Amino acid sequence: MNDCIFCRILAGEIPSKKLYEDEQCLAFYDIQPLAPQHFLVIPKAHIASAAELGEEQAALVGHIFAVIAKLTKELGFADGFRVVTNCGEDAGQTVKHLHFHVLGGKTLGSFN
Ligand code: DGP
Repeated sequence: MNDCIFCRILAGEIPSKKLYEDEQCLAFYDIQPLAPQHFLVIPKAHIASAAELGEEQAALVGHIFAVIAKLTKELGFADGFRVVTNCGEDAGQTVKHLHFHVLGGKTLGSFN
């Protein structure tokens, strides 16, 4: 998986501004922020997208959302944030390693 940018971040081959790491996931700031607060949370396991998820990843996804709740509280924007995962090229997914965008720090407009 060394052609996967996020696997290379996990391996320490590409630098990132890390927020949190444990045995299951890594959180780091997005290189192209779309909001005053914009970080990504990725599983350490290479999963291409949300379309690959099954019941066997239920605990992992729950854990990632618990990490998101913890980090938004610590960073002071738990009162308003958005979690987005783009799945597939039609949805604008550019990195084929499951990732959850966490956006906040401003009033977020509606989207479609
Ligand atoms: P998506 O379009 O949903 O696949 O979003 C991929 C995001 O990943 C995009 O917002 C930019 C971010 N990104 C891509 N390469 C890097 C990188 O090398 N470092 C960091 N921190 N973020 C990256």
